[in-house]
Amino acid sequence: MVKLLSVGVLMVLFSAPALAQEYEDHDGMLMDHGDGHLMDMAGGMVMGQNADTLPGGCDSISETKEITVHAGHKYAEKFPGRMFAFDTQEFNFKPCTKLTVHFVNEDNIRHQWMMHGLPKYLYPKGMFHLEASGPSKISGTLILPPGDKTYLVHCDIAQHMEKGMKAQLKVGKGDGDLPSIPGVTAYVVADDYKATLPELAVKAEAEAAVAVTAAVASITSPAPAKAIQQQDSIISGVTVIGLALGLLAAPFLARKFKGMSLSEVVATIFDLLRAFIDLILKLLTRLINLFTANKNKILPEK
Ligand SMILES: [Cu+2]
Repeated sequence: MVKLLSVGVLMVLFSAPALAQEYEDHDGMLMDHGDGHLMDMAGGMVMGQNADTLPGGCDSISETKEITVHAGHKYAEKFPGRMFAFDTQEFNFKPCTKLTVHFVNEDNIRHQWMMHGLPKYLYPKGMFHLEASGPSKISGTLILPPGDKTYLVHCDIAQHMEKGMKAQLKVGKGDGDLPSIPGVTAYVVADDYKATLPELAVKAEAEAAVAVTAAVASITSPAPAKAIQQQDSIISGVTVIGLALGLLAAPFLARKFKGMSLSEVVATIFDLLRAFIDLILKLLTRLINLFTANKNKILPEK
């Protein structure tokens, strides 16, 4: 009997941690770093906390609202191809609402509820941001600005938004819909399961042709802001021209190389290449001089 009892006591003792609350509650552990920035040692963070300063254009707080948002892999299951999601994809509030968000992360990784586009004089970098590491809960409060506007809410951890953790918050009527909100708006980059491989190959070829045309066009484009891009384009343009010339010259070269030893052939090829590169460099220098000269003339003369 004593044995049975002690086994029972031991079982209760060992199972206690497992029965304990599954989610860590950060709200009681946060340290205020000032400027609406609160943090704790367990990976919980609030940025842009503002419970008492009215945004410009708000005469008073119109409503006080409280929401709980869950985040995790399991909320993405209903969205094919997505990995992470919030349990709510669209929020709507009256302008000047005082909003408290309780953010519950249900995954064993870090997630955020990050809102963008807020007035920067009130919210650092225009953001209100809740962050929770591992299964945990964190809460923060902000006062929404006046006016009809749609705000982006997402998780900023690399690839989490692209994989589905994206929502929109409309103040008033909002000002449109954001793309790629799971279940709300169409994906910007949608997978196409219909196309067959040959079709994709044709599509890729067409795209490559367009890219080459653009590259050639950018060689002659004098836009100075595109200087770096232009350099890349020149290289790819020259490569394409070189390949074309090489193909055209192949029969001629074959005749020229007849009866030569391998080393002679290699030496001749290098000679021809050097001459060709010299020519291209000279042309480029002339081209650049032409542009600089033109620009000097465009400048007002006094
Ligand atoms: Cu995330």
